[in-house]
Amino acid sequence: MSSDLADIGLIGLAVMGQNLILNMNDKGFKVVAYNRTTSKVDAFLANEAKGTNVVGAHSIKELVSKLKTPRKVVLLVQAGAAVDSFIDQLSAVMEKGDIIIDGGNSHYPDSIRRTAELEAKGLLFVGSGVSGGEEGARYGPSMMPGGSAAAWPEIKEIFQKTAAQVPGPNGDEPCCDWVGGTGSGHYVKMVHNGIEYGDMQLIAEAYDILQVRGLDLSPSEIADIFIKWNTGVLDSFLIQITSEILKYNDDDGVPMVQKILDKAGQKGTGKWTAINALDLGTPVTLIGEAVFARCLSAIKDERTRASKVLPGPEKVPFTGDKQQFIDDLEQALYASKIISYAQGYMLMREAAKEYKWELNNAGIAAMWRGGCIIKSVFLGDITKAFQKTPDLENLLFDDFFKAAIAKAQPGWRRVVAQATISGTPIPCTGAALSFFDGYRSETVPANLLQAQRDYFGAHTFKVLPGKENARLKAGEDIHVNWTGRGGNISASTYNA
Ligand code: NBP
Repeated sequence: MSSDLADIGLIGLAVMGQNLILNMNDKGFKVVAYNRTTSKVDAFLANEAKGTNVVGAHSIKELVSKLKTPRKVVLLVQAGAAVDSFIDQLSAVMEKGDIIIDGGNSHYPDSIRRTAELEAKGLLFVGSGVSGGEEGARYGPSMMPGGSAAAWPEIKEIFQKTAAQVPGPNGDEPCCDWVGGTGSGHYVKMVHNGIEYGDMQLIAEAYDILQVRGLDLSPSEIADIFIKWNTGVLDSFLIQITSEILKYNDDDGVPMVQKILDKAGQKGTGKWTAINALDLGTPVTLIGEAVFARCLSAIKDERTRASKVLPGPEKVPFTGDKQQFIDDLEQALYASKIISYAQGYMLMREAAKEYKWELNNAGIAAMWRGGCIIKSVFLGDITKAFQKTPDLENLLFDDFFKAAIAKAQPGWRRVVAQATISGTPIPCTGAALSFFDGYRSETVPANLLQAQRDYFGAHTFKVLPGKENARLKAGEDIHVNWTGRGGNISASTYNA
């Protein structure tokens, strides 16, 4: 009987899948659960899902037979071969108009390929970033679906009810909306993860400036500063958990953070973002620096040897106004964060051109307001900026952010100067300020770079408007025989 059929199926009964099923069940949807190792289906039904409306399946055929049409199946399995294997099995038994949704951490080129392959068979495919880990999956994640547009009306209600909710002007708003075309859901999730790397590194730099090398504060004192910051412009999940981490002591009363080896791991999504930024020629410097900061942290043995032979500045106790400096640091962190998100949006803008997506810019920030690691009050301001001006060229052109950066600038510069003098590395805070200074410069020294390129490689240059003459003609690729020894043949122009 059709009334017994389920609303959605889910494959993958590990931590994410089980929790998302229970979440969907709580929201009133009937879910069919399936897993490659089918004993996990029985164990799930007998334990975590006991007493719920969740039903199980022991084969793909059984799973599909238990679903309302158009059938919707979410995959929450390890990214890569497992996703392709289930897509093959599902597409063999699904019918035209049925929908496969990949909720794992797939790389977006795979989602672009999968959408094309499935649409060719008359099926619909959605690649949806799901963020928030176990807790998010259970009680409301941030979900970023993109792909076959015809799938969205069919899955919208389930996705938006299952997602995290944040208060909006007209009641609760879901942290889930349609991102855009094929591959864009996983692309936006990738940029989210890159931004997460940046946010984390910026916080780590602020912590470093406040500890031994800077103000010499204890983890508990630094935690108190973060608790205060969490009531202002920096109000966010990452600032909140950082204060909790800094207050946490081991059994002997020593702060746990001081016992943790200073080598950071990474799973690759920050690296993917940085690689894509290089591919698209977009200056996403802050995320790049955040990835490299983890790489530098990983060479602990080499750093230890270097620390013995490479001197830095003598430690000089901070003698200035401590509270003023802490306020400056809050502004430096805020301004750097604005730059990071501005760069992230620049990257998404270029990707949208490259992949022909119409990205939902306001919706993307809105989706990140809750349920995920980068959730923050600040994202509400980004949402407003794009709601006001949907084709905003750069976040830094929005009046709110223009004013915020202007206010933050003096303190930001003092912090970068102080950290540089004291020898405290600030790869992201410093890169953010350098980007800002470059971005707001009509003139940068690339004229000299072009001259160098032309000198050694005859790579040519264009004349600066207003400086044309008989030798330097507007619009032409000009080569100068700088030494009198070279010829007049220029190299072909290309942009790598
Ligand atoms: P895992 O990433 O640990 O994957 C476990 C699932 O993949 C199990 O259902 C397992 O089946 C299945 N699987 C594997 Br492994 N290899 C398979 C294969 N060759 N064929 C078929 N099935 C296979 O689970 P997770 O941590 O719940 O994450 C699920 C997805 O969500 C991943 O893409 C992950 O990157 C993403 N994600 C995770 C988090 C998080 O916090 N964990 C957060 C956000 C996104 P089996 O039981 O038969 O071995």
